[in-house]
Amino acid sequence: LPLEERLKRRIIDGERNGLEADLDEALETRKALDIVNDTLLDGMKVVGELFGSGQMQLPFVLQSAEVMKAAVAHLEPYMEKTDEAGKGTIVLATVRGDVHDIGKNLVDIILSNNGYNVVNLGIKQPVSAILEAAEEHRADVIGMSGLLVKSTVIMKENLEELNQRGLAADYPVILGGAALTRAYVEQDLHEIYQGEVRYARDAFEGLRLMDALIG
Ligand code: B1M
Repeated sequence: LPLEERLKRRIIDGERNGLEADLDEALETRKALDIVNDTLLDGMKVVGELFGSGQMQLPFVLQSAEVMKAAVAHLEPYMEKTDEAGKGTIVLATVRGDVHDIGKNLVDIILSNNGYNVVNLGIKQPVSAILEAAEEHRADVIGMSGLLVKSTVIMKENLEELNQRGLAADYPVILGGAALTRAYVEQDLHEIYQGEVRYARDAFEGLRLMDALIG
């Protein structure tokens, strides 16, 4: 198989052996982030489709996720970084009940590499933990990620909690994850949240939003 196809297959098949060598070869001609966005994420998309249609079982999805994580870890040192620092702080979390963190961790990398201070709380974070961290770190923005349809409801509850605690004006919120739609965030949630709430389709939109909200 050609290199690009081979890398994509590694994600789909969860095949780690030889991963680093293939990535190093790809790095000779392509940027690290392009490899992630244009090749590896394509592989994850196929995994999602196979799983969704019952053609792939959960343990294999987990293996694919692990290869994806290993690939991103290998590529991270090659990603471009700005010299800027201290542009602002975001508390980032996958919401309560949700374990998906590959996308959130990509957002962490992109924002950190572009001068933001990222407090990454991890997965399954209740709103109380998110708010505690936001206060402790004097966050400028709260970022929530979630991939389950259930998580879109939890995000709504979290925004309501911020309203109730009178914190909405203090914290603009960025939401991302595959189960969300732009309309749900920018219309439905926008209507209920008393602060700013924005939708990020991918990590780069997350970065643009940070620049717009803080800059
Ligand atoms: Co799960 N899973 N999964 N899974 N999984 C999905 C989400 C699903 C759509 C698969 C499917 O059915 N086709 C489906 C959800 C269905 C639904 O809710 N209606 C699903 C399911 C059902 C489940 C379980 C319930 C399965 C089960 O146990 N029976 C279970 C849930 C456990 C739980 O959360 N409580 C489960 C478990 C898992 C694994 C553990 C095996 C693994 C996750 C491993 C991990 O993350 N550490 C896994 C995986 C890998 C997937 C799919 C296949 C791939 C997700 C992924 O990593 N994509 C996924 C299929 C899909 O998404 N279509 C699926 C790559 C990643 C880079 O994309 O996270 O979307 P994503 O991030 C993007 C953007 O969304 C955005 O930026 C990124 C790109 O730049 N973004 C942000 C994300 N967060 C952002 C935050 C921002 C800004 C941008 O600012 C704050």
